[in-house]
Amino acid sequence: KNLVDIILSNNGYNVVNLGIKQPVSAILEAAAEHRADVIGMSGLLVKSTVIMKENLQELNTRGLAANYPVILGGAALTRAYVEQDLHDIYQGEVRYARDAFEGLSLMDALIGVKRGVPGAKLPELKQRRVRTTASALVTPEHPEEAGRSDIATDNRVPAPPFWGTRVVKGIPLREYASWLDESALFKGQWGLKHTRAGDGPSYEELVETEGRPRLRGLLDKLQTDNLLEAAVVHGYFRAVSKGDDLILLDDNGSELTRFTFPRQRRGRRLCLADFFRPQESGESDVVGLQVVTVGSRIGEETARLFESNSYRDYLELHGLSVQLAEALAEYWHARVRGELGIASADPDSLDAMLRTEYQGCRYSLGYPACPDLEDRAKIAGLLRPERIGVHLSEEFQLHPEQSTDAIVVHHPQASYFNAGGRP
Ligand code: B12
Repeated sequence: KNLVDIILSNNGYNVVNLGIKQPVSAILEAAAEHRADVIGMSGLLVKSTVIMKENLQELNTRGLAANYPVILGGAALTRAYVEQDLHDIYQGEVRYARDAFEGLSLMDALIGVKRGVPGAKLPELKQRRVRTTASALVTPEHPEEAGRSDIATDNRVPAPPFWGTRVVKGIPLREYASWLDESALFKGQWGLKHTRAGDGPSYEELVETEGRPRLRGLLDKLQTDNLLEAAVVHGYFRAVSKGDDLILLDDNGSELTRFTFPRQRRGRRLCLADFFRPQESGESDVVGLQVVTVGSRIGEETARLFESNSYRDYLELHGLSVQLAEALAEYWHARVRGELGIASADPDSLDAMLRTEYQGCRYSLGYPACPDLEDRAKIAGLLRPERIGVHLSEEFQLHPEQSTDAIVVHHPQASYFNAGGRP
């Protein structure tokens, strides 16, 4: 969202950036006060898609839809959701922006139309491809086939080095910086890309001339200015599965907490619970939980850069900070594999590591195998991440932002999958 602010402001628009978690009344007050031409909203988490819908309905109710065209963006949205589902509901214009640049061209079109510029018009709405009736997520045709997946239940259960939780603070940058996903940083965050065929430097050249030198400079700055406070809280818990549930147990076998995961309704019928010994086997399994953070100082520094209009520095540092949080999580997962004695299957190259070609899998809540963000409260309840300065908000977001949690699974067949449930 800050990037959208930067791009629009640099192109002559006056952006009133209200920040996060604004109720619709505050958005509408600001829109009236500043006589806004357009309202934009951004949603990173799936929950915000519901709020956006309610906000649009509120604009309808207040009779304001004709006054305010709306542009929506963010990772949680899809073009079809905005341009069909929300468009059907909203009595004004609503469009999806994949990135800040599409946001800019939409602004130009909306303002052109408003001012009656000859030839100005909004882009056509994107039509959703017609779905075949046999979607991967519909109820099984033969309910009698319903049941567990074919995931093995006779795999070896490793012994953890301890039971319960541990806190590790002050992890040096050099330990996890090597786990940085450069491609996610350069392409996803910094937007390095080859301009056009045969014109300008290639992506690889840009990485050599711009990406890596700037990365090295920033990593040095992070060290010198002492901006990182990498910390982890992790734990090993006894666990069993029962149907779609993963049950965590204390030393006496009493239930500590229980996760209920979605199961694929067709095909392999995978469910995260299947990677753990079933309760009826009489055996118990082990599950890892972790919360990692690179701390709050870096967020203070990026906020300072944004406030002082140092946009390029802001974008680069913010992008690097979020990828470092991801690198720390990946590094810690590797440590856990080592502690469980299953690291011998680890591949040699970082690329293969990032393709998760190792034994086991790190599932972050909110991702398709375990989409329920409310389950984050169960992890926080057991790990108590306040001990490393991390707090879970009412929206089930960890603060500081550069933090991530995970359920760590050791099963050799564990990998990412989509359990459906979402459009
Ligand atoms: C990097 C990343 C992280 C980083 C940083 C997150 C951050 N705050 O930026 C880290 C590792 C910290 C992280 C953590 C988590 N993440 Co994450 N993450 C991503 C990832 C891979 C990229 C996001 C990103 O930085 N994109 C780059 C920026 C520049 O793009 P952007 O934010 O989308 O914004 C652009 C456009 O969308 C558009 N835009 C956005 N808004 C608007 C508004 C207007 C008006 C306009 C015009 C345009 C516009 O313009 C922007 C600039 O071009 C996405 C997946 C994806 N590919 O998007 C998942 C994703 C956002 N994460 C997800 C999840 C689940 C999480 C966690 C909850 C996981 C966990 N259990 O720990 C946590 C939550 C963090 C917390 N503090 O609690 C889910 C969210 C879905 C959901 N269930 O709600 C996603 C979508 C992955 C997925 N496919 O499921 N994550």
